[in-house]
Amino acid sequence: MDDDLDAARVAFDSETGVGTVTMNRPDALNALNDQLRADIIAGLQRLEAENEDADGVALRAVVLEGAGEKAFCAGADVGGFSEESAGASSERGHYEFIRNFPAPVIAKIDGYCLGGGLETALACDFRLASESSTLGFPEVNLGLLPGAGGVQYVTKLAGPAVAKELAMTGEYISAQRAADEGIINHVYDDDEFDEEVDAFVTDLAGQAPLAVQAIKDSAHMAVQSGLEEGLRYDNRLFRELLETEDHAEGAAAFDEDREPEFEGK
Ligand code: CO8
Repeated sequence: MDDDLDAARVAFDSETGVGTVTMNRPDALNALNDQLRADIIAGLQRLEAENEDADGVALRAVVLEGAGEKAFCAGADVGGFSEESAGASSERGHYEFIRNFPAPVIAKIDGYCLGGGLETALACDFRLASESSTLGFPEVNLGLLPGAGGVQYVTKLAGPAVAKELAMTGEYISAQRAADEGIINHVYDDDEFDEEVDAFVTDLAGQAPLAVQAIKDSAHMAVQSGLEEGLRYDNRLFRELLETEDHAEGAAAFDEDREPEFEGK
């Protein structure tokens, strides 16, 4: 499946189970306008539809990337600045959709990742960046704070000092500094970036999909709940996974000293 939406492209590789949503406004450094926000959701919905006729789980992982050479996403579209669009850009919309999406979503960051673009990446399960990428929260320069939870989420990942430094100074940091602070998962050399991301994503897509989904749910719960509630939740998920064919397949593959073939059942 290869689809063009107005402001995004969608592709699905049925061999690997990997979907790709490409934010496609390169002339505006993939800045988030209403259309792009809607198309990120529409693209993910199209990919999720791949599961409908599948025997098991067809969609195993999604890469979210930016078109063009320069940016993952340069934040909210400041060209269309209005109180209304500023409000809409901070609404939960595509951010929560990504957070609640059943398959893991990987932000492939190659270039600028700013403001609402960084918040979009923070909504993803993984952030992989090329070495020359640049991250930051320029909102303070507009007299604003990151409106979609940027300070909250960076505080959880890197602590309040780093979150305040980024959001109060508006200064941009390198991908390496962001990785050192725990904001992104991995930094790769620019000329090996595509191959490294492919390897990471293909590996992830080969894992037991129901377990991966449950782990995403569990991590989401850990951010929002107390430990007792989180432990009870994990225990329920664990018992459910014990009943899956994937668990039986994983155990059989271990016994037989072979690679498991998970189907998401
Ligand atoms: N919105 C709209 N267009 C943009 C944006 C943006 N956020 N960023 C870049 N562009 C456009 C430029 O206007 C330019 O267009 P054109 O070629 O027609 O002049 C094109 O993309 C290329 O950009 P530059 O020529 O500026 O490229 P440079 O390499 O010189 O600079 C930068 C790259 C440093 C990333 C620079 O473009 C920049 O500073 N961009 C703005 C970053 C920014 O402030 N983003 C907003 C963050 S705030 C946020 O996300 C949430 C706030 C919500 C309130 C905003 C209201 C909607």
